[in-house]
Amino acid sequence: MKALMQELKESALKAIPDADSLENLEALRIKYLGKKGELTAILKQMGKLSAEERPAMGQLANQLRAELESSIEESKKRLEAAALEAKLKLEAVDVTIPGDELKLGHKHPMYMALDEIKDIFVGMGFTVLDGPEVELATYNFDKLNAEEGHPSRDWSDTFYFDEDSRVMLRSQTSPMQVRAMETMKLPIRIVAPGRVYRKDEVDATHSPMFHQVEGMVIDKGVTMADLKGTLNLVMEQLFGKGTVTRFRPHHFPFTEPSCEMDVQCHKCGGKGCPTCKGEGWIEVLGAGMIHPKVLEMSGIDSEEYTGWAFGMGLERLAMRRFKISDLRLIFENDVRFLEQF
Ligand code: 2NM
Repeated sequence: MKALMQELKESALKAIPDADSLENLEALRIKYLGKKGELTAILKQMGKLSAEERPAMGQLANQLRAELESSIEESKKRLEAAALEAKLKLEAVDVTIPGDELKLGHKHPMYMALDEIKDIFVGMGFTVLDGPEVELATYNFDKLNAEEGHPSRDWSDTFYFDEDSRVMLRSQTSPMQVRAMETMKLPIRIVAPGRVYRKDEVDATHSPMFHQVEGMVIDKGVTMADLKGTLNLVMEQLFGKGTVTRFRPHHFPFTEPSCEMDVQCHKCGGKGCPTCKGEGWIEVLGAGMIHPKVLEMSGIDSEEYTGWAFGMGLERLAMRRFKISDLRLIFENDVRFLEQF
C-alpha cells in the first residue's frame, strides 16, 4: 500500500505542474483525489490492514492528500495568472493609434442667410417669433383681410385638411403676426421666420414648401418713412453700405398702401446683366402699412396705432447671396452641393 501511494505521489506531482489549462487541472484533481479517484481506491484497501498498521497508513494518506491539494492549488494560481495576463493582452487599448476622423457637418446655407437676417433685426430691437405650420384659415386669411373668394384661398393654391377649408398648412407666416397682435403688449416689433406651403409645381424657382421671413412694427405714429428707413438699413447690412433701393407700388390685401422693394443690382450697378436679367434691379420683398381693418380685427385701435409690415422669401435671398442657380439644390441636400458653403 505504501508503494502504491508512493507511485501515485510521483505520477501526480509530475502531472499536476504540467497541466496546461484549468480544465486539465480539474480533470487531474478528479483523477487523483475524486470520489472515484486513485487515492480513494487505495484507501478502500485499508480494511485489509491490521489495526496496528492502519493509523500510520491513514496519516500517510492524509499527508499525500495535502501534498497533492497544495500542488493543485499552486498550479491553479499559475494558470489563473496566465489566463488573466492573456486576457489583458487581448483587451489592451493602444492609445497611440490615431482615432477615427469625426465628420462634422455645418449649417445649411439657407439657415446661414436666415441667421444673418435675424441678427440684423434683433440688433434693431425686434423679437423673433415661432408658430404652428398647421393653421386655421381664419388666422391665415380672414384676419389678414383676405376674404372668402380671394384667389389665394382657392383649393388649387392652398393645402387644406378638411372639406370646409377651415384647417390648412399656412401659406405665409403672417398668422403668427396676427397671434402677436392679439396677445402681445403694444408697441410690437417682431420677425416671424418659418416654413410655408403653397400648391406650386417644383421647378428652378418654385417649391410647394419654402421659407418666409415676415416682420412688423406697431406703435403710435409709425409711418411709411419708418418702413423705408428701416428696410433701407437692413439692405445696407445685407448687401453692403451704399446699397441703392427703390420702392414700387403694389397690392396686398393686408397692407394699404403696399409696395415692393428692389435693390439695385450689385453686379452691374444698374446697367443690366444676367444676374438681374437685364433689369438693373432685383426684387427683394413686399411690404406696406398694415391695413386699419387688419389692426381692428385683432383688437388694435387703428386711430391710435399704426404699423408697417414686410414679407420676403428666404430661398430667393439665399440663392442670391450664395449664387445658387436652382432652387431645387436647396432642398436636395446633396453633400457635394452643401460642402461648398
Ligand atoms: C408681405 C407683404 C406685405 C405682412 C403683413 C402682415 C400683418 F400681419 F401685419 F398684416 N404680416 N405680413 C406682409 C405685408 C407680408 O409679404 C410679401
